[in-house]
Amino acid sequence: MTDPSSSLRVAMIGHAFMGNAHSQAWRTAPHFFALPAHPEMAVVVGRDAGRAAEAAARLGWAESSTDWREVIARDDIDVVDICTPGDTHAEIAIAALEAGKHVLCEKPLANTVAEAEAMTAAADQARSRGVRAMVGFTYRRVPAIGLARQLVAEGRVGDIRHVRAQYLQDWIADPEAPLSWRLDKERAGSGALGDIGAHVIDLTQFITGSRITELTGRLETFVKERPYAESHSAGSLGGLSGTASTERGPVTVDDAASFLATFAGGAMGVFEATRFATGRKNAIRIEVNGSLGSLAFDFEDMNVLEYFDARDDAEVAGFRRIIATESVHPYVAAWWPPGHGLGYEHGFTHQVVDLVTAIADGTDPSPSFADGLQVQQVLAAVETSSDTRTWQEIPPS
Ligand code: SOE
Repeated sequence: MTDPSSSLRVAMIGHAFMGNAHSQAWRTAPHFFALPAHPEMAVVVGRDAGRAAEAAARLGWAESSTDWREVIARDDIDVVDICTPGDTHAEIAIAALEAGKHVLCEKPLANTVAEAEAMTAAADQARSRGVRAMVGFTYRRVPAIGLARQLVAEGRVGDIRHVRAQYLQDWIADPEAPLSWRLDKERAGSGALGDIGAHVIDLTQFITGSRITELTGRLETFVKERPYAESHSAGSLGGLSGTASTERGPVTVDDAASFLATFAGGAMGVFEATRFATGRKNAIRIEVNGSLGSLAFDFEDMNVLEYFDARDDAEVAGFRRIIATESVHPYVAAWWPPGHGLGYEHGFTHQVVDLVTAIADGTDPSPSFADGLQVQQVLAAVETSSDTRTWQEIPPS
C-alpha cells in the first residue's frame, strides 16, 4: 500500500453544482477517513478567469486556470476530476488518460455510446500503465444503498422477481422555468433519461448484481419551448435555476422517460425518470421484491432502508425501517454516532475515499468506465425504443 503521506494532486474541471459537491468531498475525505494517500486540491479550471479564481478561493483550490489542456499537461497533476457538461467528457477524459492522469468523470459517462466506447478503450489502455478511471455514480455510496446490495448478496431477499425504480424531480415543472444546458441535447445528451434515469439504472444493477438485458421505453417532452436564462447572451445556459429572459428557445431533450426492462437474473423492471413530478424534489425510489423478502429505499428519507422478511411469523411480519446509521453500515463508522444521519454530500466524500484507495492499492475503482458504457447502452436503447416503438436488446458486456 502507498505511504499515507504521499500526495495525489487533483485538478477539477468545472465548478458549478457538481464542482461544488466534488470540492466538498475532496476537502472532507482526508479529515474523516484514514486515506492511503493525501489528496491535494491543486487547481480548478473554468472558462472565465474571474469566476474560476473566485471558485478556487471559495471552494479551497490552491490555484485556478482557464485552460484544461495546459493543466492536464502538467507533471505535478495526478488526478483529473471532470465536472463539466456531458459534451466535454470524452475529450477531456481521453486526453487526461493519455497523459497518464487518473480520472474521475461525472455521470452519465458521455453523451453517446460511441463516446463512451472511446473513453472505455482509453481507460483500458491506461490501466496497463497503472492509471485508473471511475465514473461518478455517487448514490451507490449512500450507506442504505450499500446495505441493500449487501442484503441481496447475502440471499436475504431470495430470487428477485420485481425491480421498481423511480427518479422524481420537479425543477422544470413550471413551463416558464428557463432553459439550462441540461435541456440542450448537444450539451447534455438527453434529458431526465441521462441526467437522473442513469442513476436508477446504475443503482438497480448495483443492488441486484444483475444487468438489464432488454427494454421497451418511451420519452416525452411536455414543454417544447422555454425562455432562455438571463445569462444566455453570454453564451452560457444556466444551472438548475435562473432568471428568465424574454427570448425563447427550443427544449431538445426529454422531460420524462419510462421503460419496462428484463434483468439477466429474470426480474421484471419498471423504471421512471421525470423532472415533472410536482412536489418530488429528489425522490430516488427503489423497491425490490424477491422470493424471500423485499427492500425499499427513498432518497428523500435517505438514511432508511425498509426490509421485509417473508420468513417472519405472520403476527409480527411487516416492513422494518432499518436506520442505516450504525457503525456496521457501509462508510458510517467514519462519521457520527447512530441516528445522527448522513446527507447528499456524503456520497461524494465516499466516492473520493474509494477512488483514492483504489489508486493507492493499484486496483480498479468501481463503477468503471466499462460500467458507465453499459449504462450508456441502456440509455441509448431507451431512446431507440421510444423512436421505433420496439423492444431493444442491450449488448452483453
Ligand atoms: C440534476 O437533475 C441533478 O443535479 C443531477 O444531475 C444529479 O446527478 C443528481 O444527483 C441530482 O440532480
